[in-house]
Amino acid sequence: RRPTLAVVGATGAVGTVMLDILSTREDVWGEIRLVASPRSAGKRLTVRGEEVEVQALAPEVFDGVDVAMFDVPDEVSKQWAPVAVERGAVAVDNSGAYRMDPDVPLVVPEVNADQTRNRPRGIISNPNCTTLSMIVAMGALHRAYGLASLVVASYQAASGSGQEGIDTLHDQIEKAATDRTLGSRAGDVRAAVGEQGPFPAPLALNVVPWAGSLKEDGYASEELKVRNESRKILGMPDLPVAATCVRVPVVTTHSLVVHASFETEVSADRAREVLASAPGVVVQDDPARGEFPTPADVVGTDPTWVGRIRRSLDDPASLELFMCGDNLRKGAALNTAQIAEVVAEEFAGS
Ligand code: 11C
Repeated sequence: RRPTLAVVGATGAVGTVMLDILSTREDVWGEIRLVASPRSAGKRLTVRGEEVEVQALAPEVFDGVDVAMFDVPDEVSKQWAPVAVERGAVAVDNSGAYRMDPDVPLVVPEVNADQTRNRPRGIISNPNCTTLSMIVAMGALHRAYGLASLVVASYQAASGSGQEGIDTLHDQIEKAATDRTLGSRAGDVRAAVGEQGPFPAPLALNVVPWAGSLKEDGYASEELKVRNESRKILGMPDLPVAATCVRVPVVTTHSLVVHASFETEVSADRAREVLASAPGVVVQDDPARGEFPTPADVVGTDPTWVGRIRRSLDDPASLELFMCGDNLRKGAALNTAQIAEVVAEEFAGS
């Protein structure tokens, strides 16, 4: 039978992309129930070409639901994913609430789909969008060469901070647009753009070396997520990972610079072949023709795009790479949908 799906957080930035994804991927679902906060209840949204009324989050909305996706803040998932499980659903959670719980698998179908059934709490976690923007490519290279360590710098888009992040960036760009002297004196951009929204410094005409909240030893939560989640997904609890996360004035699509070291010598040509044949990865790497991925060209697409592939000049067992992934699609909604589809297969023939 076709399983029933609930989309919790259907009206948010990720939820909106989720409805588009559910409307365009092969349809494996029976009923699709849309759920959001009581504030959004009663709204009508289109999914699979049909209008569906949004229901307020309450225990009863999970009755008869087989798979419940959560695209909501950590505290909402923490409270409501167990309620969905109690009512009989498998919860696929896109928040950070359960990712590091040893009884909750953290799944990227191209890398560790086999973990999906290993879910003693009935919950499966979806990784953070920055981890997701590189891990499919890194998983493919790990299978080829054996990963030894990662050094990562992110260039993260405003939409990682949700609709508020997108609105803040557009407002700031508008305010900065008319003064062509801006950016020539310390503090002039800060004075011109006004509200900083969710960011700790102006984002228009700037880069901001911060994402998330302050953790021990000066690390940002996002940097620890990249480290801990990469280790868990790859099944390498001791993998050395150094991450620095930076926000850039891009609306959607995270980019990463990766220095990856391996157990064996590498070649840039073979790495290109490995990546080009990996599901979910596209190689765009011809700098002589100006060809490499950029967020402006990648946004709205599903794969991880990789370019600037070079063997390290000082280490024949290391690669330098640049990659981009749409943080709302593969970085959030798409990966959640892919996990849910793997679970949906369990209902085939039932
Ligand atoms: C950002 N990656 O770009 C974050 C947003 O752990 O799911 C997603 C936070 C998370 O700000």
